[in-house]
Amino acid sequence: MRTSFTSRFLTAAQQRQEVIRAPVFHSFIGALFSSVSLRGLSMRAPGCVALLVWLLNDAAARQFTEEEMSGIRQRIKSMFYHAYNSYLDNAFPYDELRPLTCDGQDTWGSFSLTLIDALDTLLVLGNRTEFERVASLLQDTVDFDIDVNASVFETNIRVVGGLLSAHLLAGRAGMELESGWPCSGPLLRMAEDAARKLLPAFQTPTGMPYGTVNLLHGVSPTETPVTCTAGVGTFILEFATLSRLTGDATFENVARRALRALWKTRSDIGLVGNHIDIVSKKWVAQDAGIGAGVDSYFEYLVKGAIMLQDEELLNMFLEYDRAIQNYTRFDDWYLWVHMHKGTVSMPVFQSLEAFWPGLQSLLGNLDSAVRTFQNYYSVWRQFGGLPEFYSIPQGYTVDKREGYPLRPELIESAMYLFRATGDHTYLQLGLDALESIERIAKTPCGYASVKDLRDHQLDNRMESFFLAETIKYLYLLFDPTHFLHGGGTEGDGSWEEGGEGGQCVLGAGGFIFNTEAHPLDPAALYCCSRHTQDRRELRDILINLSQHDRQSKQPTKETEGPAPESIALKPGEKKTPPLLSCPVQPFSARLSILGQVFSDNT
Ligand code: DMJ
Repeated sequence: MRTSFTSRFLTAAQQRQEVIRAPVFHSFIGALFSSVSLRGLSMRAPGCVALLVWLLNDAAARQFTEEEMSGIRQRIKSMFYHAYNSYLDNAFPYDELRPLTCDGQDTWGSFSLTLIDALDTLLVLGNRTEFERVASLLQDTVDFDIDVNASVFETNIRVVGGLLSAHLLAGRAGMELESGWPCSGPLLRMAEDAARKLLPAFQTPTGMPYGTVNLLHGVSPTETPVTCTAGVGTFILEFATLSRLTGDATFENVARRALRALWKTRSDIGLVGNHIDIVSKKWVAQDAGIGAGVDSYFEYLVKGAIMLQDEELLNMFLEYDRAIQNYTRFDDWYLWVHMHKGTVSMPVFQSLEAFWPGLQSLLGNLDSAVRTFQNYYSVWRQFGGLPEFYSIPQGYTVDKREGYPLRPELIESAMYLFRATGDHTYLQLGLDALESIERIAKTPCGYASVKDLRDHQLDNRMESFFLAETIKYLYLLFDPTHFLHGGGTEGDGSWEEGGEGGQCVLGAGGFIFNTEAHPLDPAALYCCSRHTQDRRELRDILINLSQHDRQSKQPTKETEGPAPESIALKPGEKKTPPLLSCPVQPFSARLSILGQVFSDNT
């Protein structure tokens, strides 16, 4: 049975005795929330919601000219270089810059994390020479054979993801490429190296990974089996990319096994909680929502479905989405509910949830995405940033969660929604974000996380996602013809040739951003797995031919043993289509593969 959260919420609010300083419309909504149930509100308040949406749209009606957008792009570049140069001057080779003390610290490992995370942003901003310099610097300096306990999740999304996208963009950067690229290359080998260090975490009875692994010694015997949902379900993009580029299926297999195991743990009403014991499969934190601890799990089901054209992943997401819409969504906000009962446990919006409108726009749910974005944008306008937690009924920040560590999510959604609608409201959010960050967070050597959006106190930290994501999405928002927006028909250089014999047409199917904004190219995955498959088929054809040749010279074939496994078809088994039946590659490309392989093998 659905229940109102009002009475529970009021008790919590009374206990907290917070001073409410929300602007008028938030107080208005807060008053409504405190006197009616959310179910009631969703039926009774369309007028005020429409008024709010109208007010926000009206405020954002400004149109940006191309000249203004170009000027804003320059400002974003200056922001990037202020942060990036400060990191290089004061913090490299540490993981992160400390922008208040102008020095560095290791945080998620000890692998110059900010430089790895920022590498592809250099190319996004058009700086090929620095991209090339840093790509080779990282090859010379970064070593994953280190006695460090690292987060499996963070290492995957930032390090493996960052190296994979840099590898895939190396052609556009004009770097010298080895002949097998994009199916081989030094940055790909680094990514594979880092990912192999994570594999021991997946050796569990369920296939769901531990949260932390020692890069040298594997999982500690004392490691906790409790990890967050996103820590189990955020691997398929990077691991499938690795598998399909290198031909080693191990990575994709472990990521899929973890996803399938997690899927089986959903509650009877179709929701997952926040933290799970990966050995016993028991849910330790049973709050279901779309934010912290869960967010990128849903993101990877959708993006994995798109990148891999995978219906299993899409169906998983669609089933979750039905439960999410049914139990957690109220007036286009998303709350936290108990995963078994569906009752509201936390009526808060978390800044990490702001990726959701972008994800919805990828699925084509534009109306709902636009409305949710407007809700979140209203919070941004209230504070000049998104607080980590925002109490929806109170219309204000939540105690000890008032910070804004320069996260990207709302800007990310703005980028997708601008791409989908062309509405300049989203550019206005981008400009607001640029100006807020410049005004609140800039220090003489970088940009600092905002500790408290109420008084603009700062923290001595600049997370690597500021350069990897926040600035990248901001720039891409103001550069609608950038090649990363893909499509294959618009903009200059939206696709390129690559691979042995130039048979890969890259970038033509658009790019999929991993959860750290590292773009991955589905065309490269397709091309390299075709390449592996073609090689296998050709090997089989050659074996078959030579076998046939020998057989025809020796008529006593009854005396021979059975045909080798690779040639013999088992009962009911179908032979994969021969190489020359491939409908996708142009005929000339197919011939060039044949030529390549025959000459290699003779
Ligand atoms: C990033 O590391 C990723 O976007 C992750 O999915 C969530 N947290 C940060 C950015 O806020």
